[in-house]
Amino acid sequence: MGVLNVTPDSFSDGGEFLEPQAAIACGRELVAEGADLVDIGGESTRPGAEPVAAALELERVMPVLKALASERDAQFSIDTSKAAVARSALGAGASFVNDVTALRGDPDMAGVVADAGADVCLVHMKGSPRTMQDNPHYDDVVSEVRAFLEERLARAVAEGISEERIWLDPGIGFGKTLEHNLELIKRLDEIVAIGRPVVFGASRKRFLGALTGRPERERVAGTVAANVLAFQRGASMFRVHDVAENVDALRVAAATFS
Ligand code: HH2
Repeated sequence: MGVLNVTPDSFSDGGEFLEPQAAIACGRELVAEGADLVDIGGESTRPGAEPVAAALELERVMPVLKALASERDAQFSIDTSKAAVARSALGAGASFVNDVTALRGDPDMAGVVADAGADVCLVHMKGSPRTMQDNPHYDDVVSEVRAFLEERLARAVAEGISEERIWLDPGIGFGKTLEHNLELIKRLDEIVAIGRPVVFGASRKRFLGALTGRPERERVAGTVAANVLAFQRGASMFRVHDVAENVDALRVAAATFS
């Protein structure tokens, strides 16, 4: 899953792809580098980010999605927690909703996903982006994330979303300290054991900076290491900014499994 942030304030690439032409070019490149799915987002979820109105989110993402979906043979996902944004994106060629609130952000979201027969990713997040890094605490982060994802999975199915369409994500960096992120990577198999495919999003994140001392743009090697470990522990999809490097690394890792 290649990341395409059409925002002024995303943590590693904010402002870079706010112009539609720049975003479309980035989307083409993600596909050329081997992304199966391009995840288009118009609202940053970085720690401290302010919410964005649906109209502005739509204004950012729709021209980009429409252009890419008309010309590229790839799948598109919409990174949003708003039902109105998801509905428009699904109507314009997206087939996947990436909801970091796990259907808690908008009461209409589950119905929109169910009606469209779309895939959905349910992400664990403690609190909201504005508050999530204010001293997060867990007794056992892996058990709590697992219980949360099991509850959200059951709720999504109860709301009419087909179980085969549901992906789960432990939400690396969403209300987690360095130790929490590392524990989740170490014991990712316990999340995989829920029985639905796991999405893993460590790309360029802060914990990699804490471990390597490097700024966002220089965290590719750290990202690759985290993804290969997550792959080994059973993750199925990898949300990344640097597609080419991660595709190579995961191809090599996958070859050792055959
Ligand atoms: N992380 C971010 C955004 N969306 N979705 C999933 N499923 N998993 C993640 O780990 C995840 C996500 C944050 O990264 P990014 O999109 O690069 O930054 P921002 O939220 O600032 O736009």
